[in-house]
Amino acid sequence: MDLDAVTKQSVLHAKPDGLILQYGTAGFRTKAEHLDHVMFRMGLLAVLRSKQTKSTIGVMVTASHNPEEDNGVKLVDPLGEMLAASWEEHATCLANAEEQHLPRVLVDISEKAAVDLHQDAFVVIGRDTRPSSERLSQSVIDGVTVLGGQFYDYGLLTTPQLHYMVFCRNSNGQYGKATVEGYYQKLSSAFVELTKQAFCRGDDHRTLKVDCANGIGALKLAEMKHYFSPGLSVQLFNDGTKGKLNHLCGADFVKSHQKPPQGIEMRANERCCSFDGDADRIVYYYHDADGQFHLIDGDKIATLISSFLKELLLEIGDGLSLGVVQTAYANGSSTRYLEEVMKVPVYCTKTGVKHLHHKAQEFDIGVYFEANGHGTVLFSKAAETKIKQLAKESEDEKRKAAKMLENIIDLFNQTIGDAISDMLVIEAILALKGLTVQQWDALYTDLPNRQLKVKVADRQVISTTDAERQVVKPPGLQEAINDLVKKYRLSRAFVRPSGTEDIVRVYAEADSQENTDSLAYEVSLAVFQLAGGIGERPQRGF
Ligand code: 16G
Ligand code: MG
Repeated sequence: MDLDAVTKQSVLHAKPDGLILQYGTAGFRTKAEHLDHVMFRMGLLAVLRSKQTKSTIGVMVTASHNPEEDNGVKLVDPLGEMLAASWEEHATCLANAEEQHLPRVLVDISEKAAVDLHQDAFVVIGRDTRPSSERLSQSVIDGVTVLGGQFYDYGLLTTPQLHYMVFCRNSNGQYGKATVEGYYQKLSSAFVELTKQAFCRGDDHRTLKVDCANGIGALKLAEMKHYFSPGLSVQLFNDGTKGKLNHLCGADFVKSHQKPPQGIEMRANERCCSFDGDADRIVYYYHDADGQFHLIDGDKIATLISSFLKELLLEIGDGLSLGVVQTAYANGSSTRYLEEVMKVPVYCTKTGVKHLHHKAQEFDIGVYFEANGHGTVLFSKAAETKIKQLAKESEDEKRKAAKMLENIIDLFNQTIGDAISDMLVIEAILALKGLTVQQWDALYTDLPNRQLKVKVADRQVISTTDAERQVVKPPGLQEAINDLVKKYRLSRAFVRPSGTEDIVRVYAEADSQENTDSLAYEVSLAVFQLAGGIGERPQRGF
């Protein structure tokens, strides 16, 4: 390591005094103007991680669904997964080191993590469409270069595309070709193959309206559209030509406001979906003939997908295990439906993709989705091998099911939730099953639910257990929540400190919207009183 060169370059990417940032569930995320030094330093860290793992590492510049003025950065590990937890700590140390301590912190990390400094390093970089992203990704490149790393800058990519590139490169192309073209081809040929039978029937499931949140998803879908089979035509809205990124549109807006985005023309019973700003989340929705809005969130997506997979697994009859992973935010009706009607085992983990991902890896086939639309399906190596074998060998019906599963493996991004890949899987299932969006929605009825935010002096005074469903600290808060929940039917409530904002989140559900709103308000008040609320007291009525 040429530490003198690092010091010299670092001055050009100076850290603002007193700024402390944390590598959280979504990497670093804050106002773009505070991130230049973080980008440079993540370039440095990516080189060390690459040397240590002897693999290609990814760096993605994006702030996902945050406002356009924000930005952020995440590192991608060799198999396309999120950065390992121990390196999140290194990332936080490095980002917060004062200028004069930077060389020492680099040496410390190298020693602690036993990095072989003679090893070559290779880093791939992607970015979203924010105005600040190009300049910030240049700062990442400066960091990579000053430590002697090689790099390839993919420029504009969705977050899942960058994860895909990293995995392709580290699997010697076995997972796919590490180009945008390769990504399009892999997904679309699986889609065309899977839907062959459905689309030759000539049904009417063909048009899908997509709200692209004025983000990167629009550019990539526009490039990819002509690869889809003639059976599916997608119409893009909020494609970035006029509106602002994530402003009054996108998956996060639709899910949290439970209303359609601006800038999309919806006709009754038409199927629509929204991506978020970096295209790793998707939610569906429609208006019924009475003009009522219906949201189909990550829970219902997981249900549709797992019921289809379960049917195929019964067909091949090979005892492969299927599990569904959710978080505490999953609607109670979805969990009940999966467990009681579909008889599928359901597990709950802490919020954040990496937690769900790890749990899903325990099954032959692990379906994971957050209610907010972030998710995918993972197939174990053993399951993949078995399915491929059956697709070649066994008798007719079995073979048909195995072939479908084979295409589904290729269609799902196995590295992380991917709005484009999830969308294609959903469209394929709806077409194959001949399901309308209303029939899909009618699988079960969501319990009314409400999410609120409470400001407290220090959100770390709250700690939780049991996948965030129970509070351990401060004393008395869980008892208070238990008493409040008892007052209502079909009720449930929990609180947790947000990992991305300086607030505590409150979630409540119950038998009616009125009861849900009362419960949410009462729990917010308990948090305010027992966990050091600041500012205005929570108010009843929304
Ligand atoms: C991040 C997570 C997302 C989670 C959200 C929760 C990833 C890639 N993203 O955006 O999965 O739902 O944080 O935010 O893990 P919160 O902690 O503010 O509720
Ligand atoms: Mg996102």
